[in-house]
Amino acid sequence: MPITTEIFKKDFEEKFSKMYAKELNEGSDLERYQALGTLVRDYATKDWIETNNKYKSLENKEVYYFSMEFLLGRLLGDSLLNLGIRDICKEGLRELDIDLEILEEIEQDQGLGNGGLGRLAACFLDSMASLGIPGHGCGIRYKYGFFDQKIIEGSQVEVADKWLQSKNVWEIRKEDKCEIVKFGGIVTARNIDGRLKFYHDGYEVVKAVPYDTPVIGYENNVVNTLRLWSAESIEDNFDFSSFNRGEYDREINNKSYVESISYILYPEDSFYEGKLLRLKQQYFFVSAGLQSIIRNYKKNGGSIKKLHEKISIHINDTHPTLAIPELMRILIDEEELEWDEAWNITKNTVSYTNHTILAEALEKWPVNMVQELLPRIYMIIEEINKRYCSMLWDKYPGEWHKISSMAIISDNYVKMANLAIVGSHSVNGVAKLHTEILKNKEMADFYEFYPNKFNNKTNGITHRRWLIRSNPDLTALLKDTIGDEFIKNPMKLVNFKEHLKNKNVIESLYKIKYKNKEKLAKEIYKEKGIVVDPNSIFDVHVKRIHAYKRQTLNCLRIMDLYNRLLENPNLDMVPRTFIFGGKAAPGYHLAKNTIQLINAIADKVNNDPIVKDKIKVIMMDNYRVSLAEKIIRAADVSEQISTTTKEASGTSNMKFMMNGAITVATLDGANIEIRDEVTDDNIIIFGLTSDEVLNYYKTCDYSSFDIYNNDSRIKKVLDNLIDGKYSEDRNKFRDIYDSLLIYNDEFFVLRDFNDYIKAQERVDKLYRDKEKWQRICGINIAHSGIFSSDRTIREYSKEIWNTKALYKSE
Ligand code: 26Q
Repeated sequence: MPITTEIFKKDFEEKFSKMYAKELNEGSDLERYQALGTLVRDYATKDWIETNNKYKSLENKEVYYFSMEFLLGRLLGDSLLNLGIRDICKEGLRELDIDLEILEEIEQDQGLGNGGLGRLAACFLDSMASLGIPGHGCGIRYKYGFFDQKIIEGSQVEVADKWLQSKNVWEIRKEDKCEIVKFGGIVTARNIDGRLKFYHDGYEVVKAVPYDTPVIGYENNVVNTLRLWSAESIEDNFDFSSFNRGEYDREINNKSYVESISYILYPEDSFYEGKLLRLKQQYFFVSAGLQSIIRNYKKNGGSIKKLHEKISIHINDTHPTLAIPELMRILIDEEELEWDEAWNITKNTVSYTNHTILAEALEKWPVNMVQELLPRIYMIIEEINKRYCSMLWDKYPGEWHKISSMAIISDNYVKMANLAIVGSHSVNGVAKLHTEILKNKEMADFYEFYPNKFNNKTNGITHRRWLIRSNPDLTALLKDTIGDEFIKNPMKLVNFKEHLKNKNVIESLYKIKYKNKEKLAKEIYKEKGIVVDPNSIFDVHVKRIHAYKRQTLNCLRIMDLYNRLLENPNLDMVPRTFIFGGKAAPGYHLAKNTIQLINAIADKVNNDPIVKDKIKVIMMDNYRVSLAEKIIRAADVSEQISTTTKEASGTSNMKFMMNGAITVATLDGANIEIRDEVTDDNIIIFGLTSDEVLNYYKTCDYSSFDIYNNDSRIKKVLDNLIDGKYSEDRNKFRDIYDSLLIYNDEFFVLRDFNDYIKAQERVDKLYRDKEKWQRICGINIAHSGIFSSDRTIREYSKEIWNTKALYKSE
């Protein structure tokens, strides 16, 4: 029965009184949010069960997206949208004197991810469900998500993200679907009737408990599942005798030791450290996930020899690569298949996406660590490596250097990317340039050996969250002009182009942006106590803080602009508000120092009466999905200024363009494809090309010191880092200064500086022509459809997974 306002009101009141045994008006907003969330989840359960029933027939191949991170953000708004009941609920609540938006704001972000890779996983789940593709997520239910960032006296302070402190209404604990994961112990091989069998003894047992969250498709009755695993100790293991002897600590410690596996999300996103706990986490969820998939598959009558025809396992970067040896273990030790058959099934089941070329992010685990923690898995990796190296030897006899660099085990390390390439049938990069660099540089030897495995899948974002839900006014304008076809088929957004001749549409675009900027200005005032003017250009740089993303380049140009304003307070310029947001990895000194620099500049500039109406600098605390939604829709300028070749794709670049911001960008990652879509007239490109960067690496003839000495403007801003202008402590920004000068500016900040300034001058000039500016914004919106993750997921589905939608869609 379709839900009406009346039915909703009745359901909601009932749900509330059942949950809290009191009247609605006696409850808190948190309680009302939780009752609403629970009700909305209930509304999805019938479809959830029915979708699962369809999958039981095994008619449809299913894909499992294995990821250490799922950065979902809030779920209430998107669930209401996808169920098609947002307006009804809003109206029903209004009649009960409750504001839906207030309840939506109560929800804590589900922040189980670091950044791009985790958010991509979340966008993919939404697209799979919305396209009716049988696709599920598999990951870890971290007790503490990505830390909350507080800015205290200009510095980042990390605070635990206790997101489970108030109940998570979206998840269901599935006690009956637990799995056992084994660590440590010893493995012995015995010959049983001519077959080598492996016995694993003396291991430690961890109970993996799944928590399922429904992933609701857009108005299509499909509900897929995100299954996150939590580590618990087995109660039977609880040694009551020691407890009775008063040895509480030992037992409790053992319990928390086991449970610590799913305690924390590692907050590093680009720097690898061989931490044992991280390896445990990886094996823990991969093993639990695979066991439950295969158990379920067999229960539904699936034949193990046809596993690869019915199931795809996709690994999100190398973090879940142990899926390869774990699947081999299950097929050989438990299902008793022969090696070759097991290998064939495994390779054809698994596919792998690479998200970075930064060498320091590549995972490799010390051999003895893997051997001790996962003895049987190590044996399997060794055997994979032995067979593979003998193939390499056949093809490249005598080429020791090549073979050792391609080997899975070498220099006493297990190299996860190498294992992922060898043990999968597909390896993809996340934007054209990135894939080309993988093929021709980073993974060139592998590309030569396996040319058919490599392919590109340019990233995307779900337009349901990043446009329809987060920018309702722009969505309304689009519906008024081009109808609502773009919701199901975002490529239809191109139809918006022809409306850009209409002055009223241009005016509406302007007003919508202005309103979004006003809302953000309010938020900034609330959070930071700083007044910003919505008439100024909102120039936004939000993403993880990292040297390669070059927040420092942005800082230096603001410092330069400030210098010019001090020289000439009447400088003719459109006022600008520079908005930053992003977290630094807790151990990444330079990134934390960059946050201090941004805050120091903000402090100086915002309090200087000479320039205060011209420029403002804001560092928003605790950048996260829900804040991103508010910032991105209010942006005029999108800063995508990474050192060319370093940003694999970027995805916020797509979110900004879809919300009508103009991109200032290097020709890096997906910026290139955005440029190709909108043409050079509608994006502002600057900086070194990839060939130029690669050439510098080859010739080693870059000298930041020469630039510094020959350019007085650059010299001045760099000197400002250490001359007391931004801190009485002249050494405060010394490390940034040194990275740019003494360590020869690894990311070519100085090389791109002048070109960047020119790019920003173009922005200033362009913004004065309000009509032209808005038309360009409109063109960006019109061309953003291709960056919907629906397009990306269709490509994965067709070219990698070979999955079919449950129904036909356009
Ligand atoms: C690995 C080992 C140990 C600890 C941490 C890690 C780790 C964790 C997260 C390494 C990397 C990540 C995340 C990487 C990431 O987010 N990459 C981004 O992926 C996006 C989606 O494809 C791209 O758009 C970005 O360009 C890329 O930086």
